[in-house]
Formats: sequence, structure tokens, C-alpha cells
Amino acid sequence: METALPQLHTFTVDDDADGLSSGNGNGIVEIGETIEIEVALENNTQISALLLRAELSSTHPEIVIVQSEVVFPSLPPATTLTSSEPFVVRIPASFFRHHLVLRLKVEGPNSLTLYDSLRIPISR
Ligand SMILES: [Ca+2]
Ligand SMILES: [Ca+2]
Repeated sequence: METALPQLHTFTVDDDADGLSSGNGNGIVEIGETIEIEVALENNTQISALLLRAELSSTHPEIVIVQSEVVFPSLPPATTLTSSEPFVVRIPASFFRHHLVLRLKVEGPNSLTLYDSLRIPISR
């Protein structure tokens, strides 16, 4: 069986007060906010990547990942696709680092597993 290779295209961060995020909506991730992260994947191979499941984790124990798993419908060749639901991450007021680094893992039944990281600046 041929193997698809999903790759991270972009990610966007939402700090507004709508949906599962809770913040001041100024576009800057600050301590005390809960953010939504949308990840867009791309597929530059010739076959569809089926049933992708993406998982987000953190090496910082104080970070709370409220929604750590999102799924993608199949990702056809030469396309970019955003997950139907966002990841949700809460940054506690005690977080003291200037960047948050999150690990992204994406796997599917006919794909090579993707490992990447998201680096998000944090303000206070
Ligand atoms: Ca939102
Ligand atoms: Ca903010």
C-alpha cells in the first residue's frame, strides 16, 4: 500500500471570548487565557491521507490541554485542510516562560506519522 505524508501547513491561534477560547481577543496569547488552535495540514503526495487523528501535547506540566485530540476527514492529494474542531489550551497565570512549545502528532491508517511542534509566543 502506498503511504501518504501529511505535513503541517500553518496554525492559527484564537484568543477571543467565543467558542471554547476565553481571552481578550487582541490576537496576543497572554497568561490566564484559554486559546483555540487550528492546525492546517497539507498533503503533497499522490494519494489521499485517510482518517487523520491529530494529538497535541505539552512538555510544560502547568499547561492544561483542554482539547488534545482533533480529527480530519480524508485529505486528498495536493490540498490543505483545517480540522473541524480546534485544539483548546489553557495558559495559567503562573506560566512564566516567553514561549509555549506544543508537540503535534498526526497519524492515520495509510500515512506516515507526522511529528512537528508549534511555538507560540506568550505575553503577560
Ligand atoms: Ca474562539
Ligand atoms: Ca490576548
